[in-house]
Amino acid sequence: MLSRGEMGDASEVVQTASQDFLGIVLAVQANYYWVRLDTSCSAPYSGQASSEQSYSDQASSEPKEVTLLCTRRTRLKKMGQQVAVGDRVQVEEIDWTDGRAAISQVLPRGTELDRPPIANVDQILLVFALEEPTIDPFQLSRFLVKAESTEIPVLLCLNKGDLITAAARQQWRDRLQAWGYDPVIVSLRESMGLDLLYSHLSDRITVVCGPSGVGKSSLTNYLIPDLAQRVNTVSGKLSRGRHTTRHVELFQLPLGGLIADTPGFNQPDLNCAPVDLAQYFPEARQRLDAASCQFSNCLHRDEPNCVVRGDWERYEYYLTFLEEAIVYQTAIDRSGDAESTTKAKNRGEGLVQTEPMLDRKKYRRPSRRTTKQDLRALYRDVNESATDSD
Ligand SMILES: Nc1nc2c(ncn2[C@@H]2O[C@H](COP(=O)(O)OP(=O)(O)O)[C@@H](O)[C@H]2O)c(=O)[nH]1
Ligand SMILES: [Mg+2]
Ligand SMILES: [Zn+2]
Repeated sequence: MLSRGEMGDASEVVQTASQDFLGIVLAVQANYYWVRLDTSCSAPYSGQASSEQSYSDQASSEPKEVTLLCTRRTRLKKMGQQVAVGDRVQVEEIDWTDGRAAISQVLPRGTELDRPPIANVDQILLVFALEEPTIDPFQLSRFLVKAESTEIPVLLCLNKGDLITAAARQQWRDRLQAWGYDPVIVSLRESMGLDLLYSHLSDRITVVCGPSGVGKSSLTNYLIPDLAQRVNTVSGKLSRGRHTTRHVELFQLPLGGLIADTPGFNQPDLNCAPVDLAQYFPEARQRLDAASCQFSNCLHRDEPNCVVRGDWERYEYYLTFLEEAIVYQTAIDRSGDAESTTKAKNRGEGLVQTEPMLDRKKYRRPSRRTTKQDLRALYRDVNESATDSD
């Protein structure tokens, strides 16, 4: 989980013509993209839709969200420009009757994850359970380090607060604060802490991750009341066949914000560069911000004048993860795979991929026949759900 890809050029300013619309990609299947238009873009089509057209009712009342089924312009394909869930895109050639359009431009990405493949994530919500399964500080640290290595802000949520005492909850809170985290402790069963959690999720893109059995799906079902309905429409189609394993979809939270659930991972790889590992422990990072080790490539083991080595609780975990990262790095160096090493170094983030990134080679184009059938079936569902919600 949580491998970070290459960064887009965020400094580039994209000019859009007045007839173009901006939106966000909520889901992807093969060559099709569901794009939700920005609400601020909803006004102009009041003059374009006739009374019998499917989106016409939106002109009169307050703006409703419009989701369009889009293809990608050939020009983007030729450029090798991928379109990922979470991408901000410009669409054109909008067919308001059929709810279709073409993506003409992908705006620069702020962040990009490979696993799950999703762009512009603002926050990683790491969910663990306090009991059932019993929280394991070592496994929790493994997930935290993996999440930190993306350099996307991490919010820690501890679920099943109902299964331990208030005193035990406070103990965990104190312990995690010493690690540098301020966990949101919740219980879905007893509706504890959910408003506070919600307040962290509005107006941003959050990806939920954590081991299986901790309540991630229960949480997303709680947060998105119409998820079951959505699953029967868009996701139901998307989750079929070969796309299942890498499928990711953004869901809209009723009060704003977008959230993506991911399958559980019980053992994320620690494949970061050994020299970067300390940065992924907030309590070590704090020490490095305050002072410097004598050696710039200090691994904080037995080097002289090290500011990281010390009696902090997770120092032992650091040493264990460091061994793992060194084994990984050594294997990469010995493999003679010059390309992957260079690639990792060039990204300057010390991350070596265990899985290929979402790249052009992996991009598979369905046959024309499949394409047309898929499009009709998918569009029928989108249309039905639009009708249902009116
Ligand atoms: N006691 C308790 N059980 C919960 C809570 N939230 C979820 N569960 C249970 O935990 C189990 C796993 O939940 P699920 O959402 O499938 O976890 P996921 O694998 O992380 O998606 C289910 O049996 C849920 O009913 C909670 O707040 N308290
Ligand atoms: Mg689940
Ligand atoms: Zn050091």
